[in-house]
Amino acid sequence: MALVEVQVPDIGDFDEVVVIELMVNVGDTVKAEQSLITVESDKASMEIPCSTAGVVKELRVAIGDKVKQGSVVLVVDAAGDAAAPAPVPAAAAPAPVAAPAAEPNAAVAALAASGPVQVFVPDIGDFKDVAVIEVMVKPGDTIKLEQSLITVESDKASMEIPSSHAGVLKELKVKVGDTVNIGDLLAILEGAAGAASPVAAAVAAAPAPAVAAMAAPAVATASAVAAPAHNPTATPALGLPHASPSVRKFARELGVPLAEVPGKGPKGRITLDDVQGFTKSVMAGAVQTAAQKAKAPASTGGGGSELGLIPWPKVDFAKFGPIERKEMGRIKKISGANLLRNAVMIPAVTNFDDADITDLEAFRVSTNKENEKSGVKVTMLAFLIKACVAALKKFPEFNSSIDGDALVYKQYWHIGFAADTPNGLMVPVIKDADKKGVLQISLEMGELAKKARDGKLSPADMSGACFTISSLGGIGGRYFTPIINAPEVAILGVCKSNMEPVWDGKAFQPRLMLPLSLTWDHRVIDGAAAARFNAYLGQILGDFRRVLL
Ligand code: CAO
Repeated sequence: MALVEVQVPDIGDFDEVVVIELMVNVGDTVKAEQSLITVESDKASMEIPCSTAGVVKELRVAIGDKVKQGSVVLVVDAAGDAAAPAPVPAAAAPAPVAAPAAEPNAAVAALAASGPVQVFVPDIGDFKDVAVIEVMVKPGDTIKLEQSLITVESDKASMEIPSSHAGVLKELKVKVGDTVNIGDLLAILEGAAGAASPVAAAVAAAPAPAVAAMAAPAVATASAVAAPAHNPTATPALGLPHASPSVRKFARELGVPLAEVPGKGPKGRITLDDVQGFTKSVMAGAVQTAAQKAKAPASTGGGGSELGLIPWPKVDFAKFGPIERKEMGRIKKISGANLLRNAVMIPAVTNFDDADITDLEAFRVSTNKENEKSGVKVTMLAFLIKACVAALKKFPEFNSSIDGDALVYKQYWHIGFAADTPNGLMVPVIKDADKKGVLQISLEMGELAKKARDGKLSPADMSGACFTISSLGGIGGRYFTPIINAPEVAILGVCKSNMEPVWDGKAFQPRLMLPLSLTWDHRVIDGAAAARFNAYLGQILGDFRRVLL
């Protein structure tokens, strides 16, 4: 056993930096050069790599600690050959993503009219063939001295390459996806100041230490990239979201627009968990990316210009009386956008009908009396779920979804039910309702409704539904026109049952009638099928033995 203390290497001009992320745990096996922690100053963030391969025995730093060159990060049990520490590795070049806006460099004012000037990639230390991941300027832009032109990235660091000259950008020689190396021509400026940036000069006079093994930049190259402390003009507005290079790489691999990911780390930093959480929310349909929103119709209260509608009325309500303005909650906003899309995009029709549930309600009440001690209350909604499964099996187009020019017929029967919660409408899903009994469904519904009210539903609890039931039975009303929950093709609305006089051919009989409102997508279902579906549902609810037929 050879215990090796891994220290913070030379990190350039930074006296003290704060630990903002721990990337390994005690017991982890680490490779040489593997990133261990991320540190951050007010101007940059960087990952600190491991000097020795082995197993982490002890972590000597915690999030929030301040460290500097020589601080012990952790203790590694270096096995075998790895016992001899590798040469102090180059710390990842600091990513100048967090650089605050600073006073514009005075040299910018010294814009001298002159001929075209070529801007080259400076010495970027040990990095070869780094990828251009962002181009921050376009031809015609007036470029300030040291203004960041592009961002390049290796697997350990991302860095902005600032301009060595001020001037008007005539031509950009690189694009996103290109790889660049020292000396590559980056841009041609016109009317550029003749002298190289004072920043470059400063770096030339004091080359950066071991951090990035940087050599003095050549005159008329872009100023040094691996020393963002020397980059007083880096502008956050032009910069990247606040995240470490590895998180950036991860997001790029998934195609996640990092700028849209809410950062929950210190100072709003985007962590790996944030990217994963955002991805899950998008997949669950809870969040839309800007690109998705651009393709979708306008959300509630939006412009509606995509539909050629007149703008939403803007009224100064305070003119007419006292008001209180409250922002809509997240769930209301998300469900609002979905409801609007579904209302606008689906040619929906609603059929109304009544089901005689006199006997079923009597059975439900007696079952609950018998089961009083079990604690499970059988609900009408649970019977409705079973009845709908039977109707979906008989009319499979109700259990389909449109996919381009095809219909996807599902061979499973997952039923969603609308639940009213303090935060808004949620639709948890009873999975495989065809395989479950009414008691089991009642039990699961109770649990899911509680989770919904407590705001604890997971995306999995709300996904996969084939058909939805929206029951207002416990509240009241007669009929309503529920909105289909796309990509489903139908939804059943249920209202409060009423004792009504029903003619049996000889006399009026008091029967408990349940009002049904079935909304269906006319692209998939026609009116006759919808009427049959409702009639069949009515027959089953009237005599549940029919489910067995
Ligand atoms: N007719 C008459 N009474 C009914 C009924 C019906 N169709 N359905 C339920 N009830 C009665 C029940 O008998 C029960 O009465 P008791 O308390 O006296 O026993 C009461 O209403 C509550 O019913 P329940 O416990 O069975 O609950 P539920 O299954 O009706 O509802 C849930 C559960 C989660 C669906 C409900 O709480 C809810 O959120 N409903 C609102 C859904 C909604 O908002 N839909 C609209 C979506 S579109 O905006």
